Amino acid sequence: MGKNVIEKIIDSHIVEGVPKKGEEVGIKVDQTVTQDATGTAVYLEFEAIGFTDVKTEAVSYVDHNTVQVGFENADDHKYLRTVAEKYGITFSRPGNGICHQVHLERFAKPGKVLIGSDSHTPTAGGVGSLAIGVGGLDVAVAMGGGPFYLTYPKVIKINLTGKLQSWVSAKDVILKVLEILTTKGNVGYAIEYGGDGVKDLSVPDRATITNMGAETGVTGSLFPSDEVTRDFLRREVRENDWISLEPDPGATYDKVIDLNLSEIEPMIALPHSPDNVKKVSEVEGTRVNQVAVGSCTNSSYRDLMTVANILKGHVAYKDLEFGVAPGSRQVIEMITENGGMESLIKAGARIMETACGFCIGNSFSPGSGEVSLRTNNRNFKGRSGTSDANVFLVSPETAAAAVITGEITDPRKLESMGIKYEDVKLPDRFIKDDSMYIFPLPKEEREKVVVFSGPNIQPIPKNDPLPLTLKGFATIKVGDKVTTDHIMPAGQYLKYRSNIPKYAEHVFEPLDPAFASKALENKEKGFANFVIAGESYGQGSSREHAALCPMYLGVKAVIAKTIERIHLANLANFGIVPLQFVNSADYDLIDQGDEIEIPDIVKSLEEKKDEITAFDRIKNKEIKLKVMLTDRQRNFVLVGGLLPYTGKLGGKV
Ligand code: MIC
Ligand code: SF4
Repeated sequence: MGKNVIEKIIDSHIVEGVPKKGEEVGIKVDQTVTQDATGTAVYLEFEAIGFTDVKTEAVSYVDHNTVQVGFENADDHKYLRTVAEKYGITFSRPGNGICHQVHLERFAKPGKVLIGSDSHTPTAGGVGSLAIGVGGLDVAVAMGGGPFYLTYPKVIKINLTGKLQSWVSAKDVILKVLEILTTKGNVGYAIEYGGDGVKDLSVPDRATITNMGAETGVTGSLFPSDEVTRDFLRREVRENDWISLEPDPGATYDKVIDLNLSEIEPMIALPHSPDNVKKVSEVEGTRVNQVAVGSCTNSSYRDLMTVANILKGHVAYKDLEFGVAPGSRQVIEMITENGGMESLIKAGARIMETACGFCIGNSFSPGSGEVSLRTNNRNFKGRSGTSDANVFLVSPETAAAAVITGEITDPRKLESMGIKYEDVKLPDRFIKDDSMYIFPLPKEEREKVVVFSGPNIQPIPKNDPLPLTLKGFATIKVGDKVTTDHIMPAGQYLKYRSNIPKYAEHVFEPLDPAFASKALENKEKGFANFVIAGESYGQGSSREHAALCPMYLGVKAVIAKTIERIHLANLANFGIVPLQFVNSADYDLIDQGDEIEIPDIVKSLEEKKDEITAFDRIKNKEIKLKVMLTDRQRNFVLVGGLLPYTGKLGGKV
């Protein structure tokens, strides 16, 4: 039987387990990526485990916390630089760009397994890399030489036919995919793009599509590696990294979705979820206060030149603020060389740093109740830094149209204003400028490096072994689609990523500002905290802080209707037991504040029971729960998580 591309890559990397859908396998990791907001924890964990050598091709980026209000971010950057120098990690200096964009330009390779402590790591799927967003501890262990464990995914083929019309681009394709797949119910799947339509999508287009595949909750998305990939790598002056990687004839898929590119119209995601998708034409006329172009989804040379070309000779609509954050230094240099920067500046763009910035809500927050049109990938309530803002997600073309008209406008209408659509061609050679990297030092020089630490950089707290019986309270009950931005907000608190006790003060703040103090009080009295949740709990980012900080506050178990992949792994990694209701209706039985008990939980986990019983002592009800742990995860959950477990092995994996 022929294999698809995803199966080919996984099968050639398996070091543990058998290639069977739905079963856990361990795979060898070729490349690892971290960014600063998750990276400090990764390297603190790497050191705490006792690893001394990096076994992957590892790159550490600084792109999230670049605002530097106070000393904290700058100290983190210094820690990251010195720790990279000590252990042989390539360091991408702040100012070099957003990790996913830069990685795509300089490092991502077809056929390789890449894991990154950021959920949009699958951007590299645009060149046919099996790129997976994971929790930081998984990256730390892989860097130390350990396998990465994943559930062997079922594969959805998205069969592309036709060709995109003018004014319609890759962002509209992925928004269409999100309309079909939504942000929930896709755990256990990966997406492979194929079909005739693939050949007309450039690598930056493909990367926009695989980037935002993260929003569906799949393990990863990729395109085959074909002549288009080769051509992109040639333009990036690294054609030698190319290999051909196509599905075998007769390859099979678990699901096939046909998508005719010719029929796709400009699409838009309405507040407050990336799957709240409509055609732009359906919401035309809505007044827009702010437009932000950038983020790892749409900040490439192609995207910024497209906006620049549309805006040539126009100035941003009065009262509308317009910001542009280029994806990398390479993009800045290239758009400057090709006149794009001039046209953006003349259009009144506020040119922002090449960093995540507005996307993670640490700058350029909209005014209260305002409408912001953005080319990024997430529009969860409050993520922009303004709790009552309405954020819409759009393509660069639709963003540019609104800059001119001041309202949501189908970009195809620009033709009637005399604006011609220009299909931006990639430059024959991208500028290859590696001067902002610090590449690994020779071993003897590494030994002399002293790793910097600052007052805001605190050791990673370790969990205690799981108590024999869990007894405590449903300290919080939340609804469906609760994201990690709700659990552990980023934005203004990002600077506490290296200081868990401080950051933990804000756990669940957008949903229940009293949670952290209640949870800590329960913990101090010896009670466990339970989180009760609806469907698709832990959507969104890979931030392990959404498990690590609740762990610090004494959360021992999450009981949900369903839990998303990366968050579930993070819970297990930090010794929090992930449980799902056997009967979803039992969710309604529990109220916030109820007394909950799970007797003999340790015994049940040791006996490898798949189902356990919890008791709601207030309602006097029994609730059946499914244990969402593999045998491997049970071993470390029992001792308080992967950190104490791997630490005991003294850095041997
Ligand atoms: C995000 O887009 O939410 C982030 C910020 O990039 C996160 C990582 C983090 O929280 O540091 C992600 O996507 O994993
Ligand atoms: Fe940065 Fe936004 Fe991309 Fe996350 S989604 S990596 S915050 S640009």
